[in-house]
Amino acid sequence: MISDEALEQLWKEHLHNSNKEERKIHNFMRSTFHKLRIGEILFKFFKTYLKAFESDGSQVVVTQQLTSDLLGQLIEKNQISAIHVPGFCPPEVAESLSQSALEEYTHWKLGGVVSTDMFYAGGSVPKEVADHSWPDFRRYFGERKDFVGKQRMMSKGTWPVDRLRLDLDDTWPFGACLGQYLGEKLRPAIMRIMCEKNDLNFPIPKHGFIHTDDFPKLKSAQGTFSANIYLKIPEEGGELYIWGINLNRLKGMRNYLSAQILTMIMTQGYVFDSEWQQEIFKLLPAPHIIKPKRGDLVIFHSGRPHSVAPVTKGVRVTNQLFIRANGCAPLAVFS
Ligand SMILES: O=C(O)CCC(=O)C(=O)O
Ligand SMILES: [Fe+2]
Repeated sequence: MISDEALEQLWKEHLHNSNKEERKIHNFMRSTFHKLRIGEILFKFFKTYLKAFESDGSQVVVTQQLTSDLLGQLIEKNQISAIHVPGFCPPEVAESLSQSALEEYTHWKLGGVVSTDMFYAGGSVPKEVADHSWPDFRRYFGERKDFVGKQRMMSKGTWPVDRLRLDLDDTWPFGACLGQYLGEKLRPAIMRIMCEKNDLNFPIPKHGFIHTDDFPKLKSAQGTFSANIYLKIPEEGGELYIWGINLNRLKGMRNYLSAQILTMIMTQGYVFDSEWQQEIFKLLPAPHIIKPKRGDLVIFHSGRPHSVAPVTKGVRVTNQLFIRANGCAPLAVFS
């Protein structure tokens, strides 16, 4: 258990770290671009010139187990859109974990402010939320161990997140480990819930909110991948959409400009806006639509545009984790 003094010290280091000069400049540029609506103005100005993206031909591969070859195609070569492993988690474990998720859950606001259609359960505060407020930061590091302990207990020692971490360690040439921040271990996964109710006061597009969690220009063995283990499947909705595009492979001025503007729109507050979602949708090729079953695992590059269709009946529960790839370093797992 981390002491209160150690937690306060960590928060001070975090504030110091976030205030470093290069980060300040980056944040200042981002917020100024957003305030002046630069992305929106460029988008409208170049609207007729923008070019819809073609698929890069990458497919969703369904497999019984993770292999070095498949991870190489996903992480190193960016040749596949997603790896889908059916039945990764036994049904009784999925059932027990999803029951525990429904005991307590909190509305997820991006950075603590922007409403989303998701909830996080059992006190598994997302790192990006924790980064913005002391109470959430304290909860993240203060409750990390208890959360993991409870997840393992509910899984009777076979938490699918642990199995995934071991499989990645066994199959990726440079291994896998738990991510760290300022010398402190991070939490390996979050528990997420989507249901019919949410705090949004506008309709959600039928494909959900298209977004990226990483820069959409994919590089070799670099970037943040997202892994989801599906613990409870809703009766209606909740399909995962992934667009097989790689903005790094495009050639020519028109493509370049379209890629820059799409990136700007997808990474600045336009994601939770129905009208912008239609504009983004029009620029993308046909998506892969994955309808996961209970216990399935799906891993994809979070820089590829993706979305989750709104849940219109029932509840959807997942264990979600990010996997950071950085060349020859071990994969780092965190949430
Ligand atoms: O819940 C899912 O299927 C994917 C959600 C998502 O946006 C992500 O994992 O990055
Ligand atoms: Fe995402």
